[in-house]
Amino acid sequence: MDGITSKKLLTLCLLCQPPKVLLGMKKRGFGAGRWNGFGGKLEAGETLEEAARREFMEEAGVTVKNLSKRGVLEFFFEGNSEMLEVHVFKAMEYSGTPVETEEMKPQWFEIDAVPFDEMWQDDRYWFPVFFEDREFTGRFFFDADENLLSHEIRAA
Ligand code: 6OG
Repeated sequence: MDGITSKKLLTLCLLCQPPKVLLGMKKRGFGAGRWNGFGGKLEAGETLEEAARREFMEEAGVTVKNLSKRGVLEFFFEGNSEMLEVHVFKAMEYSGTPVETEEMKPQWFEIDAVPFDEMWQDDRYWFPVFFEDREFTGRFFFDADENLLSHEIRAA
């Protein structure tokens, strides 16, 4: 954590339709080649929830409603002075049909069969807490090659 000089605020939203959850294969940019929820950086003047809804529309063509805030994740990367603060939301209601965009290829997964081997390594630790509907905070430390070195999670 030494040497952190800036923080980037991001959103991440999981659309849940038990027994399924919608994930997207990230096609470009940070995290490309991994399944994840939908989200991204805050734009000027936006609330976290507004950003989460906008990103969901941009990345999957879907309007999500009644978001609930579930957790906050902090990510640190060795050799990088900027940390990421990711605000995690859950959506249960939506309108529209998920479509592939330039950024993401959406697909429904059984919650019991989420493909953790093709995801960020932190996900296997906090997804189970998320799906137990417990609120959480987590800190994850990665090396410069995006391998997880250590983590801590607190759940309500
Ligand atoms: P853009 O840079 O494309 O937004 N994100 C992460 N998600 C998980 N599950 N694990 C991580 O471990 C992550 N780091 C970032 C936040 C990036 C999107 O990826 C999420 C955003 O939803 C390091 O705008």
